[in-house]
Amino acid sequence: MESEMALICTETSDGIGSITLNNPRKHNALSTALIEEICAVMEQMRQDDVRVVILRAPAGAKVFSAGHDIGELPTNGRDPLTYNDPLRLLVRTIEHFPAPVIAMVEGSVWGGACELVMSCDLIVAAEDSTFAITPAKLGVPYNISGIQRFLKAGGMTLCVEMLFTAQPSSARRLLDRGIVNHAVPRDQLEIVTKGIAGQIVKNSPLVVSLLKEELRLLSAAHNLGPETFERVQAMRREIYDSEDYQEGICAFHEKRSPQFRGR
Ligand code: LCV
Repeated sequence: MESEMALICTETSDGIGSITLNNPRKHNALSTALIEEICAVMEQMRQDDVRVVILRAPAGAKVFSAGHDIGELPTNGRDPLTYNDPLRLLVRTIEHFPAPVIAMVEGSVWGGACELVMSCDLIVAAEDSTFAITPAKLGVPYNISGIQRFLKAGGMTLCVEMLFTAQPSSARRLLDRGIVNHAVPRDQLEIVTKGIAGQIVKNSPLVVSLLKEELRLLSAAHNLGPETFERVQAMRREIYDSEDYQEGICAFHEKRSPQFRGR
């Protein structure tokens, strides 16, 4: 069964649901509207007992997703990435979805879209796809759970380099660090992804669902205590109240390099 919404296309067959980001005009930026469409479709797929979801961009995409919709980031001293930020809702929807979600990545993945992809249970990437985590380039205080997820997945050395430089890293490099499950030639991407989905669909959905939740709970077993959390929140607040935060967003809109002054 196929259907087309304004910003995504979906298809379900043989227990495998597919969600294709489809807003090329904005390089699939993660706007509230696009995220609401994904969440609504995932709710429907949950009710339909879909056994695996594939999240993807259209075949041949140069940009998988440009990340947060920068036009929707607040400019008034509010935390830009709160608990109820649409991307956080989507990440939690994926984490709590009772079946595996596979990110099938083709093209470049930017900022918050890296967190979206890394929140999926498996990542199958085209070997020429790239990932850039960009808060330092934009002057944005990244959210705590996003940083924590990335640190757990990639380890300190890769995390430091990618965060400090904000430059793209290749899927092959991320494969070496275990962030990506597979990095394959573009013409193999769909075959490999559907092959994995087909194997999962044959297994007990109850056990797969239990394993997903068990892994989520176990990997969260050593999370931050409240004092540390509050301290990091206070540090983040200094960033979103800063002149540099305003400058980063302004520079993006004006299509120029930001002039950060450290205040
Ligand atoms: C809104 C956009 C966007 C966009 N939002 O095409 O993790 S954090 O902290 O960084 C978090 C806050 C976050 O996720 O921030 C976003 C991080 N993303 C990026 O830094 C990537 C921003 N985009 C780009 O650098 C370029 O657009 C790429 C390299 C993806 C593609 O470049 P290209 O020259 O092919 P344009 O830049 O011309 O983009 C086409 C249209 O999409 C809009 C962009 O403003 C332009 O709109 P107009 O045609 O109206 O000018 N666009 C791109 N990214 N994240 N809008």
